Amino acid sequence: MTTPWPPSFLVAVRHARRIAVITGAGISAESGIPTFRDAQTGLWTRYRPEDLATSAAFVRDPRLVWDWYEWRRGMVAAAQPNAGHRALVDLQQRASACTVITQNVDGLHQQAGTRNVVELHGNIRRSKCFTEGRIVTDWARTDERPPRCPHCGSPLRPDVVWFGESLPAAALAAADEAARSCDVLLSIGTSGVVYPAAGLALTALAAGAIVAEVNPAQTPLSDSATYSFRGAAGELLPELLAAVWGPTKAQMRA
Ligand code: BJW
Repeated sequence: MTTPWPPSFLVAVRHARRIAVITGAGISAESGIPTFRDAQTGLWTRYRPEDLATSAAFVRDPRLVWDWYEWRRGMVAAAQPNAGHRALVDLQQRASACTVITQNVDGLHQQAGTRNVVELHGNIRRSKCFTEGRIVTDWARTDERPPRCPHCGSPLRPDVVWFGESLPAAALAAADEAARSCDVLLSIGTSGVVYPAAGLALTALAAGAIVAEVNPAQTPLSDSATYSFRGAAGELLPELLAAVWGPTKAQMRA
């Protein structure tokens, strides 16, 4: 069934000078990547973040943490972008300016073709030195887990942002600027409970932007958002684009 998009929203998207999009794990769910907090399937319903996603956990048991991220890297490597990711590529091509900010570490927006993605929580495909933070691509392929930094011998860790760690300053500044200056912000597939990322939609609202959420479930943003659309990103986003600009060539061929 086609969503009855409010005409005022379609006009706002069509005429927006700047659009900001903030995505979370929900947009990659249809690519087979588990979210964090969904009942039953969410990673944090099966694993404790305190054991796996903090620097203290890594110091305590680096092998456990490295192996867990290796398992997730395998899922990411096998995944393909879905219709939701592809719709945001279309959005970036059709809108006058569109910044895509993501909390996801899977790189699927880039794989789909989105340009200049602002990665707030890093990227699981990269590794960095635990001590010095430098990105490392060439390490000795031994059985040691985690592998060691070729420069200083410290253990390597995934280049992701764990709880209690600062977000990359340049990414956070770019995201903040996009939220402050946009006419429309789309919050897609995020539970909106992890800060500072969750504050971006509130920043945009305070600056006078129209904020629309796309999510099958209620979130803390739902009541303050200008619009809340209930459904899967892979279904709603292509419909939205078609409602604003008409069907894409791919939709006409289907
Ligand atoms: C669909 C769908 C479909 C399903 N279509 N939708 C202010 C207030 C309170 C706490 C804090 C605060 N400021 C800072 C904090 C502490 C903390 C925090 O926010 N804690 C809260 C959880 C309580 N924040 C931090 O620690 C951050 N750092 C920081 O603030 O540093 C400042 C500082 C540092 C040092 C000293 C002093 C200050 C860092 C946060 C890092 C988060 N890291 C993780 C792991 C990344 C690495 C990894 O992948 O392992 O990031 S946690 C996890 O949550 C991951 C995600 O990016 C993030 C957000 O999750 P997301 O994307 O929203 O996923 P879900 O699962 O929660 O939601 C999925 C949604 O999709 C659901 O709503 C579904 O309904 C929906 N969905 N299918 C569309 N098909």
